[in-house]
Amino acid sequence: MPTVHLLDYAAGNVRSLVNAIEKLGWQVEWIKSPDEVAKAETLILPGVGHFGHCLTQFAKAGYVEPVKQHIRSGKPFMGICVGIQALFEGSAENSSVPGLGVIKGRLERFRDDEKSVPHIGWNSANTSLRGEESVYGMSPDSKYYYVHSYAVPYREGELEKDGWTVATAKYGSEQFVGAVARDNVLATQFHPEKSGAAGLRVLRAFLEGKQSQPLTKDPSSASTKEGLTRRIIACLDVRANDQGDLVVTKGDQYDVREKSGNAVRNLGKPVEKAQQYYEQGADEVTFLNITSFRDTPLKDMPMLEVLRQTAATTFVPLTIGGGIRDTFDPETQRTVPALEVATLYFKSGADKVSIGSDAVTAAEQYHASSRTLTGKTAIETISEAYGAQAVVVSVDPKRVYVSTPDSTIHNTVETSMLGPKGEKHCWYACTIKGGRETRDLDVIQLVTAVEVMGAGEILLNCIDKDGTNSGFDLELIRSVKAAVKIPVIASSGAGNAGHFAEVFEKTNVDAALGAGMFHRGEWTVKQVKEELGKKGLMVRRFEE
Ligand code: 1PR
Repeated sequence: MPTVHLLDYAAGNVRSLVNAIEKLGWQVEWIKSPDEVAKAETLILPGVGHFGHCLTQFAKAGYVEPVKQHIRSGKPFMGICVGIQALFEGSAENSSVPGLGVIKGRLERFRDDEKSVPHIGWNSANTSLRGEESVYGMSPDSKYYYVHSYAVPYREGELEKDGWTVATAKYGSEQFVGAVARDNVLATQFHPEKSGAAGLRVLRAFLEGKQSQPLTKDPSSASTKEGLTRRIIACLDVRANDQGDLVVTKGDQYDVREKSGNAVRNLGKPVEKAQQYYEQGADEVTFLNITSFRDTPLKDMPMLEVLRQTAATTFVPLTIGGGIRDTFDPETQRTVPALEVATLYFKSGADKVSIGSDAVTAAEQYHASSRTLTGKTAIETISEAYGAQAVVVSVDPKRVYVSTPDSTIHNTVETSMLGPKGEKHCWYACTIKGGRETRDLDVIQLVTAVEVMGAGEILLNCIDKDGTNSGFDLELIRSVKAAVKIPVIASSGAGNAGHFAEVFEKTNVDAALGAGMFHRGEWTVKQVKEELGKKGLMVRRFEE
């Protein structure tokens, strides 16, 4: 097997990249010290998370000169995500830490007045080369997975005059650098290892040194437009059934037992289902371990195995939730910090972790202490170590009806779905332990707190809507979207493609998630995307 060298400098969670490289038939060797750089023929600089943190580690370890020397020597070099950012002169994310300065320019933060930040999802990489040539397999027909808050603004001709070929993408009104290539160097802001077949094509072209190839145009995708696509997520609630096997299940308002017989509803095997949704074109797959509050996740080896197997064949982002919190391990008699629990999941192939109950407790403490950050919560420690993009907060709210907004201290919405006594207002109470315990904290108090703590995304469930197939709770979604800048994923209630269209047309939500309708085989992800496409909503098509 040919070998590619990856630079090991505490660059965050890079398991997915290793999986993708191995899938392409290459083996990975790690460079663990600066003097080993010289032995690399093909070198990849990965990196996720914070520019300042990554570049400081990189410089401290003594990699700056050896890596610059590798680039100058003409040997193949690829930078991914923070790996492209490192090539520029610096970033507004931490202006006191310099980049390598191989490319002129600096990263700026995306403006968040008109859109969510971070920029998460599938966007273009359109190369500036006209004609029929594809640079490292990048195609204007394809979409690639991005997750970042900072980017190099694209100014036509500026990088090109230094010989760079630039692939651009557009987020809102901002056009930015999605990838650059020159001679032996390719660098992408997007994650090829998480971009399905389109991304693997780019990675393969780099590994095989095929800079320029004829562009194969797909006549069916003549309408691929610039910009971020509507993100569709398939969610698998996973738990052990009464026989002890891990199964995909699905509740009605969080009750996962069959009405007759009381057995745990079994809708299939987690790894098979995840693979199936990947092949249908799901933009992400989320696993929620829904009984984690009972079992310590450290004992949760079957879930780790599910992740490992899924990550080896599913090249879109994987999120895992359930039990991400400080945990007492009875075997070693010590408290294992949430960061360590999350690390176990990241090492098994997760790209993001989703935090539920622990986020509620942390938000309660934050408000009770006059909004003081401790730096010690699961959200803060994981976000600090792996970046905000790796931390999703999963919210399980429940409606509490009130007759007037001033009859509660909580943030209310005026609702068209009246309460049992005809109430016209409600607030959304946060719950913990899979909806079993309701807290005196409203969803707006929660999401605003976790945004400050460093969460990168909100997974917004709704217990009243879960499993009802009656559509998303648009009132809840609108109120949460108005309260935070980070992306929000709508969840709970999807029963058909029309519900996905509705949530994208009537709210400015960033992504939408479905579970039951996919598990029961009523709709495929592909069919949902086709319906969205017919309504003019841009989606990523699945590529073989
Ligand atoms: O609290 O950090 O241990 O995390 C536990 C996680 O497990 C939370 O994210 C919580 O949402 C989830 N969870 C716990 N119990 C249940 C349950 O169903 N009994 N599932 C549960 C939550 C909600 C969605 C569902 C959508 C879409 N499931 O993920 O998939 O509502 O469903 P639909 O499209 O069929 O309507 P912690």
